[in-house]
Amino acid sequence: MTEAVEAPEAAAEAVARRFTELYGAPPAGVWAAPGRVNLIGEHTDYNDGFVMPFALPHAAVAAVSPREDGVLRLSSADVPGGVVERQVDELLPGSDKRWTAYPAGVVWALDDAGHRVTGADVHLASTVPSGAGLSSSAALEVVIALALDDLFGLGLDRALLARLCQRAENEYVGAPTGIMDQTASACCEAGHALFLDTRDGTRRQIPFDLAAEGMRLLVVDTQVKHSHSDGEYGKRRAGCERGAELLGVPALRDIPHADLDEALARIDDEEIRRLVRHVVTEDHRVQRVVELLSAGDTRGIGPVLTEGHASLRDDFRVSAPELDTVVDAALSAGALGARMTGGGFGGSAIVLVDDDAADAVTTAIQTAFTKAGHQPPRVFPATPSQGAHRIR
Ligand code: GAF
Repeated sequence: MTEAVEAPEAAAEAVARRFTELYGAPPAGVWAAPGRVNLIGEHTDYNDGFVMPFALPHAAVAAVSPREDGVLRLSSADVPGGVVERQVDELLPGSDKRWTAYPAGVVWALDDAGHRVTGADVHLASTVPSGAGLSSSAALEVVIALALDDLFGLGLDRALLARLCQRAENEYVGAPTGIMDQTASACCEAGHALFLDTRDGTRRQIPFDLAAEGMRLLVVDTQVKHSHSDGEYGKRRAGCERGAELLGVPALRDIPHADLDEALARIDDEEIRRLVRHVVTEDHRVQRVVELLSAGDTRGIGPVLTEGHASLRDDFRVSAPELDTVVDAALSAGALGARMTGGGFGGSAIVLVDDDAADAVTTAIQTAFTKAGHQPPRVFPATPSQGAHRIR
């Protein structure tokens, strides 16, 4: 009933073989960078707040060789159309609306920041479902950045590497996203969730081993595709910035949870008030989840996840009928907690379940989808996996 995914190490062989066919010589190396789910802390990263993602076993795998002639050649096993060729010194933000914008954007961001990349041959394959809210784009960006960092000896630390990938996404691709996804892909560790303070970049690895406690986290990909360059994400972001401005703080992170009511009373605009309430309560929920996990109360996080969903649905208004169906059906069938994950407007939800309830909860979700006339979702377990790394 749930799907398994091929490990990046197993995919590496085929990716390297295809690289050799396409470019006539074996690659200098093969790298992997994962997608992520976010356990809690949604739409907080561009408000200088807290997030808590973990890496999925699903990953982008890239075979790469350096070049010295200023040519960038890109191909993907997931996209028809063969090899796409670009000149490194002609890369232009906003000029590319295809998948190639992600890897090319990274080369542009590196070059723009003074990190010299003189060209590369790249072949990619990814098991991260695209448009599913699981950071397929960040995985593509991070795997290229890591490969180029290694091949050109750029000496980037993981936080800087993530920031350059975010720049590629913000400026080259044109999606005004925060720093969570790239940091998750670059910095997560197996068996852990990553507690990240997006203001100062402080990271803490929090042990998160559900299997040892007889639980699991299901990812339910609703297959409703979303995109962050389409305006709704940007509108929420602008609304949050307006909220901070009205309250006279640098970012909504600066409103303490205890002062929320007083802050809300100072805002006339109902829409801005809702955005502010979501962000301030969501930051608080991340801190509660960290406390619960640190105290060994993993089951206790369930209701906090569910509260987070209600806030995203009712206050931030980024849920979708399919995501609400997952959450309602899962909870009715005995899940410990459930919420949408990622930016929303489609994409995926996560469901925390006891092992012995997993099948019944999965069936309940599938039945609810059929009844509501939604297309069938994909369901798979999420195990906290290794962040970006070189395979060979
Ligand atoms: C998307 C963005 F890319 C992240 O930066 C984050 O804002 C998330 O939506 C919402 O939490 O994944």
